[in-house]
Order: sequence, then structure tokens, then C-alpha cells
Amino acid sequence: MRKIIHIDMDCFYAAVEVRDHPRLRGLPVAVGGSSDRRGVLTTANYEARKFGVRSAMSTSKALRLCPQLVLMPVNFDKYRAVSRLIHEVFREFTTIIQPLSLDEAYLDVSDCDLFENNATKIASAIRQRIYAKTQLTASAGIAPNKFLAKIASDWRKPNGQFTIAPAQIDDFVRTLPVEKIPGVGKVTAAKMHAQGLYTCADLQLLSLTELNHRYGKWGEQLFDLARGIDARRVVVDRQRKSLSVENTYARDLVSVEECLEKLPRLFKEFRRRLDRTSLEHPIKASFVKIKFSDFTATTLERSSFNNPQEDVFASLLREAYFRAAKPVRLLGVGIRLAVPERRQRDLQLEFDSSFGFGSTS
Ligand code: TTP
Ligand code: MG
Repeated sequence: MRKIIHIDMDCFYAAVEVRDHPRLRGLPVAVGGSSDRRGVLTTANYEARKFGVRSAMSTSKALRLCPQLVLMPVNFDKYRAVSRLIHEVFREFTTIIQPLSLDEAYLDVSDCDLFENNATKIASAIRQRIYAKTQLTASAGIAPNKFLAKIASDWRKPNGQFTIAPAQIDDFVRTLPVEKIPGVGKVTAAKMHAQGLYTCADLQLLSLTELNHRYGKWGEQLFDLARGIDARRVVVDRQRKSLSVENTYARDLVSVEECLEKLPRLFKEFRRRLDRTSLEHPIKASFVKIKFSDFTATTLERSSFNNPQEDVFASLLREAYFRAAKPVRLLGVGIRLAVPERRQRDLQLEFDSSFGFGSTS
């Protein structure tokens, strides 16, 4: 049985801005682009969330909901610097760290010797160390796997933590809504609801064969997840190899024209994400991904070394569509990066560091 901690900073960008501008304390604050330039919010603090202000909302809508909202510009360099500090804290406890974003990571503390290997106490110490180093609060989820740890970190947010012990898993997942399962987005959730499936307990009533039939290969994972089982490892130092956005459509797209109509919106979102990500490696190729209504998928890529343009995706999309010409449930566009093979020396260093702090050897 492993011990996994999921750490997630509270309203991260907004919290950093409030910390650095004390006059904002207690006021509703959001971080994003201004409304006269059709900006969107990256996030908002909890005071602003009381008004219904949310991540990815247009700034103009947010100001309608909360006219006294204080809008701060984004400052990625600062958030990256804070991110480095919280990673220093993580490394005091384990070397097995998988970052998900600047403010979120999984830690495998199964072999951490501190606090008699009590993961709840380790999480609490991590949060205290983060606060001492950054004056920012984090929330944590502690569980035997990644799936449950991530859900648990939301349970006592902000500035709280929640532990799901092995003996509590059954009770915990039974009442868990299907939309909490990774891979179940709005569209899949709506379809499940239409079939009377609302919680993991409902999913548990379906046999593996039935889940396979309804959801293809993914059905097997779904069978496990509905029981709180998740064998995914915490993947250390995963280098970004691609960047993409995808969308599942409420109604299947039934022609290549319908697919192409969806492209501008997808491309815009992709550019938005590309603009706020610092790529560590050069671009190698552009690609499109299509998932058909029968859950088969195809991807098609083309070499390119520059920021890809919309027309490149359009021609890839056309070609990929006609490989099957079936109804389409999901479209994705993205780029692949030229990540160099790791050199021997790096591997050696990694091996050495695995005998560092927190190991039992
Ligand atoms: P989240 O951890 O999803 O959100 P959060 O930290 O602001 O709030 P919470 O307390 O609920 O964890 O995202 C981390 C940061 O990523 C967030 O502060 C801003 C950025 N972000 C965006 O830029 N766009 C988005 O759509 C989302 C969801 C987050
Ligand atoms: Mg967060």
C-alpha cells in the first residue's frame, strides 16, 4: 500500500498578488486580462468566488457579478519563482515528485522516514514549511493512490487537508459523483446521468464486460476507479513532450465541415495555453487527434519548427478525418517537442539522489 500526497496551493496566482499587495487583503481579487481587451481570468480569491467569479471566466462577466472586483495582471515569473520554493520544500520529504502545474504536485512518501512515516503528519509539515517559506497556504490530500489523493485535497480547501485511509476507501467512493473520476468530463457525465449513473456506487453495479462494451478500453480503468483502485505511479521529472488542447462535443460531429467549424475555437484555446507556457524544448511537429464515436482514435502529425498556424491544423484535420469518416466525439490540436534522449550522466545523478534524504538505506 502506497502513501500519496497531493498538494495544491490555494487560489494560487491571486494569493501571490494579495501577499505582495497587502492593501488587497480581504477584498475580492482576480488575476487576468482587462475587460476592455476581452480578457479572461486565470483565477480569483475566495472573497471573489463568493460572488460566483471563477477561473476562465471573461473579465467583463466577472465585473458584472462583482463590480468591486480588483483585477491584477498576471505575473508568471513571480508564480514560477514561488513554484521553485515549494518544490524545495517537497524535496525535504521525498525525491518522488510529479508536478502537475506550477501549484500542484503528487508526492509519493511511502519511504519517507519523517514522523514515523505518518503521511497525515508529513502533509501537515509540508504545508507548514510552505507557509513559512512563502507566506502562502496550500491544501493537501493524503491517500493510497493518486486518484483519491487529488480528490481529497479539494475536500478541506482552502488551507486544509483530508486523509482517506485504506479502510475508508469503500465508503468514500460509494457516494462519489461520477464527474470526480479522471477522464469523465461534462459530456461523459451527462451521458452517464442519462443512464441513471450518478455515483461510483452506481458504476460498481456494471460488470467489466458491460463497461468494456460502453466505454471501450477505458472501461477497465473505470471499473477500478469506481472502486477507488488506481495503480498509476508518481512519475518523477516528467519532461513536457507535447502541449495540446482537446474538446469532447455534446453532439457528435458528422462531417468534415462540422469538424472544421470547431477548429477556430480550439486553435484559439491552444494559442492561449501556448502563450502562457514556457517551453523547455523546441517544437518538432504539429498534430491533430480525433476520437470517433466508437472510441477509436487517430492522430496525424507533420513536422514544423515554428508556432503552428491554423491552416496547418485544418489540412491535418481533413486528412485524419477521412481515415475513418465516422462521427466524431473529440477533437484535439497540439505540438510535439524535441525532447533530447537523457544522457548517461543525468541518469547517474538521478540514481545517486535516490539515496539521499528520506531514504531508508
Ligand atoms: P488551480 O489550482 O486550479 O486553482 P487555484 O489555485 O487558483 O485555486 P484552488 O484554491 O481552487 O486550487 O490553478 C492554479 C493556477 O493556475 C491558478 O491560480 C491560475 C492558473 N489557472 C489558469 O491560468 N487558468 C485556469 O483556467 C485555471 C483553472 C487555473
Ligand atoms: Mg490551486
